[in-house]
Amino acid sequence: MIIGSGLSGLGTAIRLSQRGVTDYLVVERGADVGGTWRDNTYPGAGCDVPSHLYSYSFALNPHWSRSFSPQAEIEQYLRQVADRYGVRDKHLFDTTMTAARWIDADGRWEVDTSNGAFTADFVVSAAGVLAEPNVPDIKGISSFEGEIFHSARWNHDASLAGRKVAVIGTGSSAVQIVPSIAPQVERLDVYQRTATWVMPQLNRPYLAPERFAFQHVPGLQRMIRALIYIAREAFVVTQVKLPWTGLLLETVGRVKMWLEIRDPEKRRKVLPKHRIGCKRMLVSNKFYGALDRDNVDLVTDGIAEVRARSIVTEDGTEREVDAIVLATGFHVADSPTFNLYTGRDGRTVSEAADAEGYQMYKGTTVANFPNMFFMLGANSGLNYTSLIYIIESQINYVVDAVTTMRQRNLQSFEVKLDAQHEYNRGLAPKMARTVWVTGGCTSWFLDKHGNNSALWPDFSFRYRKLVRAFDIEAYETTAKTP
Ligand code: N01
Repeated sequence: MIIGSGLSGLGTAIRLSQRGVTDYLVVERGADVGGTWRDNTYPGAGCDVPSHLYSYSFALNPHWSRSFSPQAEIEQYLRQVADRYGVRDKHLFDTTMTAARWIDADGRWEVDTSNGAFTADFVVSAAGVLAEPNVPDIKGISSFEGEIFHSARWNHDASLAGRKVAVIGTGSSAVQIVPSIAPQVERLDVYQRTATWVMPQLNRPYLAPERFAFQHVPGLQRMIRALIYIAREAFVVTQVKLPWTGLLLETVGRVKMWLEIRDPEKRRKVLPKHRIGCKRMLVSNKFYGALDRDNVDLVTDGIAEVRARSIVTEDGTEREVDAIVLATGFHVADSPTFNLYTGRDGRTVSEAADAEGYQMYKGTTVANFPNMFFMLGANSGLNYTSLIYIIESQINYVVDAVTTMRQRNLQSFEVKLDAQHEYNRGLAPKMARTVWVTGGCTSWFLDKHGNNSALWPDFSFRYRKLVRAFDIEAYETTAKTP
């Protein structure tokens, strides 16, 4: 059973089918495939990873309209992929997984859903990393009488034109939202808790001859994809290997501020206090220009309280507002999904993570949770290139594991605790020198213990090598009973 049909779940379904494993079911709470690209429909939503790299390797798309794709095109691409590979009838849409328990005596999972209960030999949790909106617990927020919604649950019925609007947060979502709505609203207050570095983007429409060439010149798209991949890996040097080289990028960021913001006060406020890359770098050619508009205020005082029609900051200023957009990110290491899986010893993923930290083996399996894979699990995320590269690497591992288990007539596998600990001990020194932990910031990469349990601290091709094949010797296995 696969839980979720975003990029990870859909890709796993397709690859399983291609390897002849067809007795699977995908449970998806939404009405269609697409995951984060189906849910994030806010104005300006798009991908800040270049289009040619942001697709499955087995389903390149020569029809991208721009060098960086807008959300609607990626969503449409995923729907077309689901149709082309004929996996839609393997899905149960509008079905929420509500609990899953490992039944040791049977060597299987019992999975409860809003559409009935199932048993499964293997569970693939592909529920998404950026799937559960973080709605901040600000005093009085529930008493707000205007429109209020999270960036990932955009209310398209709410008209913001000519209204007083507040955007809380200045992460990757906010930098896309703010320039898109600033020209139409009467006033926009952008509440920034932490300033983050913003980099320029070479985003342009593809010309018809280029699209023709992507479609008809053999190997052209693959070559461009490979070049983008290599260029993006250079960020590993600035973030992981030699963080001081990030100073060059910071110079670019400073010049950009000077060129795009006239107001010296706003320029001062947007200057980050951490090293570049510590938080995910923002990419936008329009964000600073939007902040510089006369109808936009950048508020850096902390929010003390939300009232029925206003927001009050800690300096006592009250700003009237008709609508609030919460661009406040997601629950990652503390995802509520982790309360739903109960492992062999009766503890949920959250309870095990509370006790031992949020750790996995090779970012995808974890002791006490037999026959289970977490897509984009602990320390397998990336923040500089296409996550699809990691997703496809993990899919290879999952498919190899399932087919190996069947070939050897095995019922269950569980990673050995020693193997899991040794693996994580190996990550620790690499992580210790990254800018994510030394750069002087907090971010969603860090769990509540302050450990970076989100990102992979090395070149992405090293991760791919690590999960190329299912290493059964790292697992305890049991045979199928006749
Ligand atoms: O969320 P975020 P996001 N009071 O967590 C602030 C991906 N993505 O939705 O920095 C006030 O980055 C918080 O402040 P601080 C991408 O991986 C990709 O923007 O914690 N402010 C921050 O400014 C990205 O990293 C694309 O101090 C509060 C903001 O809210 C991830 O999604 C596009 C607050 C949250 O920023 C998440 O991005 C969009 C509070 N109580 C997103 N709580 C692509 O282009 C939080 N904040 C591929």
